[in-house]
Amino acid sequence: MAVTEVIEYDRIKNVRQTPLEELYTSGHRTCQGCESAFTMREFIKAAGPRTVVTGATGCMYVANTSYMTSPWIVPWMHTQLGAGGSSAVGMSAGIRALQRKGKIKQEKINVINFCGDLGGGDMGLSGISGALQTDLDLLIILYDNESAANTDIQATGMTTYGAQTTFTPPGSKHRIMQRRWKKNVAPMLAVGHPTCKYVATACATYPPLDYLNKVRKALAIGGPTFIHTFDPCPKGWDFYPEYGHEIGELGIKSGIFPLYEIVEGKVSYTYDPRQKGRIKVREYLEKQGRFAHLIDEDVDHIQGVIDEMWDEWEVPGVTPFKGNLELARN
Ligand SMILES: Cc1ncc(C[n+]2csc(CCOP(=O)(O)OP(=O)(O)O)c2C)c(N)n1
Ligand code: SF4
Ligand SMILES: [Mg+2]
Repeated sequence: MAVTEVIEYDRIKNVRQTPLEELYTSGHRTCQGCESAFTMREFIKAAGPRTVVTGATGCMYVANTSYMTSPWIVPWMHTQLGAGGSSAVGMSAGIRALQRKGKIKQEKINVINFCGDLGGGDMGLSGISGALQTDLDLLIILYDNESAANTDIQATGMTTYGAQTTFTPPGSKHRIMQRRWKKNVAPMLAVGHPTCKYVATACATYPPLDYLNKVRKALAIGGPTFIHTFDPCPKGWDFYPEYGHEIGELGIKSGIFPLYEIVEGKVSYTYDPRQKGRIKVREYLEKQGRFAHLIDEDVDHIQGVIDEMWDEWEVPGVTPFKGNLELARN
């Protein structure tokens, strides 16, 4: 459906061009140094006031709306843990219907859903898949703090291999209880959903402005779009709150969380650690208490998997297949 007014988003070229207006303000109850709260603050800064937000259950719902308060200045709705995608579909379709009937002005209204790694990457994956198969204008932001943080740090499908969580405590019998490698959600959604116009991964703080501009790009492209963010969590990852930005930066520089955009089947790296010099993952792991039980052999294993991803995958971070697939001969 044609919209009469389209918001033109300018690329933010330097920090001085960052909008000063705060649409996610003080008054929330997230932990000190919570990077997911920063992810919220930044996406709404980039999107601006003509935006409605839906948020699935998780820290970013519970800690943001305790005791009938809210830091959101824009209209905001809570939805069930696995319903991020479907809530965005309902909201976007509703706005479209109201505009078609002339009940509200025809203008670009951003619909943004945020959901956590458990809510979006595990429980709500089917709803997101459905949302990405529509022609609706919506953006889904999966904020990934690598645990079910709100219910006291349980492992999810997106928790890093080896991490201690309340579901995966290291013990004398098994040092490593979290033996799954992180589920690679963004490429799965990009490859399987040709209707999805834009897929990106991001870290709210590193490289500076990268995330703000990815949000703007997704909203400008319109249609169903998806961004997966990397959010250090002081409580769950066990580090002092002041180190959140640094840990995010080390994660990106070590290549454990690749940063890229996928538009019309083309992958572009927005931070390529191969060109900039990939640091050892040990520098990232050793700053977090959740990896304190790892021994050298474990760190070497994690390093080996990351090396393979960057050196041997067909498209590093996206497709692990080497060369063309061949039919298996039975
Ligand atoms: C259907 C359902 N099952 C379980 C819960 C309990 N619950 C609330 S928040 C949460 C964790 C969500 O984890 P994630 O999506 O990663 O968000 P985070 O808390 O880490 O921000 C759980 C299990 C729930 N609200 N609904
Ligand atoms: S537990 Fe982690 S994600 Fe949740 S509010 Fe605290 S720092 Fe943020
Ligand atoms: Mg989580």
